[in-house]
Amino acid sequence: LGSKKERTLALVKPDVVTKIGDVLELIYSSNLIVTKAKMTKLTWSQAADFYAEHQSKPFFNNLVQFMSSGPVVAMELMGDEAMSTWRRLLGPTDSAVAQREAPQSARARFGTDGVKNVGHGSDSLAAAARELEFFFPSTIGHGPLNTAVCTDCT
Ligand code: DGI
Repeated sequence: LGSKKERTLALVKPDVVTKIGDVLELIYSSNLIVTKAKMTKLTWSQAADFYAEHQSKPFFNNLVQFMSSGPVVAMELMGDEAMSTWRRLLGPTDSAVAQREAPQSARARFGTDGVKNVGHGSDSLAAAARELEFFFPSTIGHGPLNTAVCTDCT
């Protein structure tokens, strides 16, 4: 029981921070719970660090510029298969594709294009641990690092 429980990082991007309630309703309609949340504004270099894996991509500058253009809301979500559940709620990366293929998804309903696309979700256990640490750092020198596999989730 509970062996598939995970934590994941859900990031609500600047395009829909004013519609945070709609995103929360989607989360409430799933089996996930919000266990941490904060609103923050990333600097250009923080956004570049967060998306470092994409630094060689043609869309990197646009992505970082957008992600540092206004506040974001970072949440830790917890539940069975939290990572894939949240990514399914978001839908395909490109909002236009989402409208065709997953019309109920957040990106279909609230997204604009392939960059202004509502949210981010960790795509692996390692990414979830790293990204949770990015927004919700563990106390330095004490306590465990953030982990995505729940051994202690209740
Ligand atoms: O995990 P996702 O956000 O669905 O997608 P990802 O991790 O592959 O890409 C991260 C972000 O980078 C994505 O939310 C928007 C941007 N991006 C990814 N692929 C493209 C893109 N932006 C543009 N313009 N074109 C792309 O092909």
